[in-house]
Amino acid sequence: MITFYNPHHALHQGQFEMYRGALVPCHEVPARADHVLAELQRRQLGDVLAPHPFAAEALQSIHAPRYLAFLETAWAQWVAVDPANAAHDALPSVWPTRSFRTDIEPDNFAARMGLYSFDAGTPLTSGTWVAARAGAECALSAAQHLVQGGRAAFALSRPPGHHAGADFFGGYCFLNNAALAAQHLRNSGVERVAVLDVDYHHGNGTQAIFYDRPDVFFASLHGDPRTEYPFFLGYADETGQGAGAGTNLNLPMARGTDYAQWSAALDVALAAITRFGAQALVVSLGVDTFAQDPISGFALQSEDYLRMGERIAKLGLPTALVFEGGYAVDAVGVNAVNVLQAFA
Ligand code: SP5
Ligand code: ZN
Repeated sequence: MITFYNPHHALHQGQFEMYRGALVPCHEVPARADHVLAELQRRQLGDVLAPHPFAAEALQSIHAPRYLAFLETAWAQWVAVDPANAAHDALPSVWPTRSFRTDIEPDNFAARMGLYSFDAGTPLTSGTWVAARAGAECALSAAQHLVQGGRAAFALSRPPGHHAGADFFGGYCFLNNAALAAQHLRNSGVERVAVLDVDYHHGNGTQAIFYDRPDVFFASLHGDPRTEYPFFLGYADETGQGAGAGTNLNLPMARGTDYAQWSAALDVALAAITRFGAQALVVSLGVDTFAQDPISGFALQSEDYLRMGERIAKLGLPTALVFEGGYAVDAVGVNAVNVLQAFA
């Protein structure tokens, strides 16, 4: 399996996220990607390449121009507010909820942060834009590998992407890497694309991006949003709308779900992807379903990721796997690479 590795991922290094009224150390740390890379190399699973460069239009195929313009310059804006800000990350603290306007981009920086985000757990740092853009290029490169006839490719992206929407960040995500890969496949002539999201958390950004689209099927296995982040999307009755009616499948599961239960849901998702007639697959590969994950509630074991990879491979589709969550840092390499090795 070929891997596109983000050489700039460590430039995104958040210090703290807001949790229960306090700033606690970030879970989404550079060491996560380092462990996956080390495990890939240890098992000699294939070439590890830097991503190809892509024009700005590639990002605009998914993200709003004003959001991209904000992200690109946000750190400079933050430091311009007060040079002392350079010593710590920017976090949002005010949001336009129901009844507020979102059409006007305010002049105030804190207001713009809130306009373009949905949580206070996703710090924006000096290197966030460069890291996120290169991570997105990994996903685009993986998709391009399929366009050129490849069977599979892995995007070792950081920061993750599936919580990011067309014009908002959150959930440790800024650019929706999986959505960018899916759209690149569409733009390259693949008529029906499926995104399978196996991260513990519902891929709210990916769902929202493709919710009214008949050409991209989104299936997600995740913790029940009644109790689990991101709480406000991911219910089973969300099945798509308009021309996209019937092209969204959510399979929420209770805390404590083990592989026996989880794999039954995987079978449902894979059958739906086959029925849809997908010609290529993008996998949002989060491994925060692991029993020892510090912020999640499923009970998968390391060996289970081998079975997961085998099952997904049986679809027989050209597949781009995009790294998402997984916060049991010491195990994240073994678990993610188990999926890739069994797939290959
Ligand atoms: C990509 C991805 O997996 N994003 C997940 C974002 C979850 N953010 C909220 C997590 C809050 C848990 N904080 C617990 C701190 C206790 N030490
Ligand atoms: Zn997650």
